[in-house]
Amino acid sequence: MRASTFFTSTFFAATALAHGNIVSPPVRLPGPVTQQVCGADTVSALTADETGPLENIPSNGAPDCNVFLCKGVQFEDNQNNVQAFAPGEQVDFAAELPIPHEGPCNVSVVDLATNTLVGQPLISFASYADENLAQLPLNNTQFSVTMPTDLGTQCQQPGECAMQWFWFGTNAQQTYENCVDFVMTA
Ligand SMILES: [Cu+2]
Repeated sequence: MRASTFFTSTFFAATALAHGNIVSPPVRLPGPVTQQVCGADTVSALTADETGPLENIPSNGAPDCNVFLCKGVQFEDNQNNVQAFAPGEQVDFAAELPIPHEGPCNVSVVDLATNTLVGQPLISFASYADENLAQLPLNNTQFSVTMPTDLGTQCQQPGECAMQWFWFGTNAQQTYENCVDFVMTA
């Protein structure tokens, strides 16, 4: 009985916490450098619920811990997780949205040093994850983007650029992000 009680409470805890995240391509995950830069409670919040909103993640006022850029997760923990894409390549995304919140969403290339967008969003939704729909449109959880062809020499160094999924639940007032570190192949 003890095992099943444990399972039940764990299940409900996970369900209550879950909001949404990108499952594929691989996203940035926290490690020792994030802990050093942001704090142990930041990493705890990130790992306790990978689907949680940025508003639940403490930055502890650390100057290099910007939770609104890649959830505060540091590139140095993800150097072996850098994807390589060719200009014009189609990249398939998979998302899970256990608790949808209607609002805008986009995937954009971000210059990580300046936290600025590079070009136009690769995909954008005016209304995403609408909990009032009986069923979410398939393209909310399965969509593709086409890598830009006009980046020149930009985004060729690991750690220079990421593709960032951004979603804001308007009524929930919750922000969600995931970063895919990548380099453009020549
Ligand atoms: Cu939520």
